[in-house]
Amino acid sequence: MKVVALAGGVGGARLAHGLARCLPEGDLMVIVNTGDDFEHLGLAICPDLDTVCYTLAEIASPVTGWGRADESWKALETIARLGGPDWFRLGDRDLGWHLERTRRLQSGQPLSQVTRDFCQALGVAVDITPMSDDKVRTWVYTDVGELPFQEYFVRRRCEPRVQGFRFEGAEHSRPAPGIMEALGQADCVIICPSNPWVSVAPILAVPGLRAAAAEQRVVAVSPLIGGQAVKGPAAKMYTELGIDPSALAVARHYGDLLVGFVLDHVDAAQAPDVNALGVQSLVTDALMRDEADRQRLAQEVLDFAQTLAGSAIF
Ligand code: FO1
Repeated sequence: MKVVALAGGVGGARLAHGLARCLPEGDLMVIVNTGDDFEHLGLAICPDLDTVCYTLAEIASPVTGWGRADESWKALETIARLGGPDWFRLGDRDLGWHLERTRRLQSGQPLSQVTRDFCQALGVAVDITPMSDDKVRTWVYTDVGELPFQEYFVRRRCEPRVQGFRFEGAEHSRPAPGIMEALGQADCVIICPSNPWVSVAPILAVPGLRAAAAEQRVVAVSPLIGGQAVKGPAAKMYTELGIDPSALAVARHYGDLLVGFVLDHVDAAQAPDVNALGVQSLVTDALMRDEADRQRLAQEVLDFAQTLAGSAIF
């Protein structure tokens, strides 16, 4: 039962955590967005990769979903006191992770190798990989100009109006080692409930990746419930780009990539329109309030994938 999941930030990490609990060791690869990565205080920061690693290691902050639980902020306080940039909150434990990653990257190790080693050190058996070892950077076109992703997301709190996105470097990037093989052998590909514009789109922009995923049965879980994102600016982005934010809009967004789509009970009225796209729908409780919800939703998604397109796959 080989499964490949595509994930961005907190919502994606939570479903990936549920999938990891449902599947036997070795059956899950999580491909993570690195378009959000940036250099800050001289360090290589990979927010989505870290959110997925920390969540699967069960050491993520339960409050924010990103960063570490049991965190302290002495280094950041010192930086602030000295007048340095403190808008991006890096905790002390988290800083150690970035320092060591930066050292390894500077010594020439690829990000995929560093990530694998870190996961092993944390006891995470799941294969978590960056989408690419090559540098891809998300830029956001807004009414105040073009902004690097974290500048838009954290520093300006997603306030500027979005006009579009650019994934710098994507066109020349290559999928990280093992990704194409895993996609080729996958029984299904699950697009986690991550932001379609800035978490999933950069992954699909890595040349070859979308086409390889499309060869398999792809099931997406809606990150929008009742027209709102559980977390983050996805709904705001749809609105600012002139699209009514809804689960149906997400299904349309992924278009012919999908064979299945999972949406919440509150959006059940949209299921016939999803089906009319040629995509089978599953209406369920798509909100992950706690760890039990993650596992329940993951199992439902896996069971749904199994029923799709006739043949028994698991
Ligand atoms: N998100 C914030 O809204 N504010 C922060 O200060 C912040 C710090 C941060 C530090 C490490 C990390 O791994 C993630 C962090 N995030 C923060 C989350 C992150 O920037 C975004 O959630 C993602 O890039 C979007 O998926």
